[in-house]
Amino acid sequence: MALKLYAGYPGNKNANKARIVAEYSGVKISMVENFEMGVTNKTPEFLKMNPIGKIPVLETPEGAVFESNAIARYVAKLKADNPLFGSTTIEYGQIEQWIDFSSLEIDAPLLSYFKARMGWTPYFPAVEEATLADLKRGLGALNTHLASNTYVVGDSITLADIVVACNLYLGFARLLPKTFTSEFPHVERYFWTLVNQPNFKKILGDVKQTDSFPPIESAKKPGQQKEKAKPKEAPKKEAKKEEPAKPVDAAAEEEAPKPKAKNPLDLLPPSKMILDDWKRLYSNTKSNFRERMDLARKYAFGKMLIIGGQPPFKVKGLWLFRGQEIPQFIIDECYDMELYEWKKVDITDEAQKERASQMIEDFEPFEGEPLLDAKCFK
Ligand SMILES: N[C@@H](CCC(=O)N[C@@H](CS)C(=O)NCC(=O)O)C(=O)O
Repeated sequence: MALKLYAGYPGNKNANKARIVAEYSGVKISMVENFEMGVTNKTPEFLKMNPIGKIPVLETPEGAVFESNAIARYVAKLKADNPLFGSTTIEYGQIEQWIDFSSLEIDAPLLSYFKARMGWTPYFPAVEEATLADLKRGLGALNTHLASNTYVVGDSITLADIVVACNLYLGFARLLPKTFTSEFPHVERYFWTLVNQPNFKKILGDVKQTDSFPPIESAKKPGQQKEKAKPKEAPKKEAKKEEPAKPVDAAAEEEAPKPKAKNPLDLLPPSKMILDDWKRLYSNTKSNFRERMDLARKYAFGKMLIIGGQPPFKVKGLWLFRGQEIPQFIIDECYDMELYEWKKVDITDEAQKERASQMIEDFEPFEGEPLLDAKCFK
C-alpha cells in the first residue's frame, strides 16, 4: 500500500509540510479523495488512526501517523541520509529546536488570533493584544536569527524551514498584511525565498500576501456573520495537483476574484534598448544559464558572480533595469538588496564598461581572482 495522506481540504498548511518534504525526498504520497470534514474524521476507522479525529493523518503499510510535524519527520526518514535532517548531530538538534519553536512561538499565537477573529473562540480585544504581542515576540526572535542566516539551520533548506514556512504561510496568505510583516524584513525575505522554491511551489502554487487583517466575525451585524464555530466544512474533493491556484488555509472563504494589479514595472520610463532582443542575443551565445528571478524576469537582466581564491569569497553582480534608477518596487520586494552595495555603471567610462563586459562574459580571472560560479538572470 502506498502512503495515503488525509489532508481534508486543499491548502491545509499542516498537510503541506509532509507534501513538501515528499517533494524534497522523492517520496510518493497519494491524497485521500472524498474526505468530508466532520464526517470522514468521525468514523471508527479514522478514529483508530487518530483518536482525536483531526487531520492530517498519514496511512502507511505499517500503521498510521498523526500530528503534522511527526508525519513530516516520518516522510523525511524514508530517504536514507536525508539532508533535510542536516549533516551533523548539532544541526539535527537545532532543526528540532526550530520545529518546536515554530509550533509553539509562531503557530500557536497565529492560530489563537485566527480562531478568535473567525468567531470560533470568543473574541476579546485585550486577549488579542496579548496574542499579537506573543506573535511579535516569536517573529522578532526569528527575524534576529535570519538577519545573519539564510535558512534557520546551516546553508541549505532543512525540515525546520519547511515547517516554519508552512506555519508562516497561514499568516502571510490569510492573516497578516505587509503593514504588519514589514516589521520583520528578514522573516519576509526568508518566507518569500522559500515559497518560491520549485518544490514548495509545486504544492503551494503562487503565494500572495493578504492585503488586510481578517475582519472580526463577532463585530459584524447579524446577517453579515458567517456560520459559527468549527472549521468550515472542506470541499469534498481534493483539488488536482496541477491546479495553479492553491486555496489558502483552513476555512478559507471564497472571495470574489480581484482585478489583476498592473505591474508597477510597466510604468518605468521607455527605453530604446529592446531587452528581449538583448536576451535573445545573449541566449544564442550563452545558453547554459537558466536561473531566473521571477519577480523581475520580464524587466531585468542580471549576472551574479562568486569570486575568490579562498574564503571569504566575494559576490559581485551586474543588473540591467529600464530607466536610470533601481526600481523602487524591486528594492521593496527583494530584501537581499540591502546586503549589497549598489553603484550605477557609467558606460562612458571605458574601465567601467570593460568591467561590465567582463561580468557578462564570465571573464576569468575577474579583477585578478578566480571565478568560482556565475549565474545569469534573464
Ligand atoms: N497539531 C495538529 C493540529 C491538527 C489540526 O488542528 N487539524 C484541524 C484542521 S487543520 C482539524 O482536523 N480540525 C478538526 C477538528 O478540530 O475536529 C497537527 O499539527 O497535525
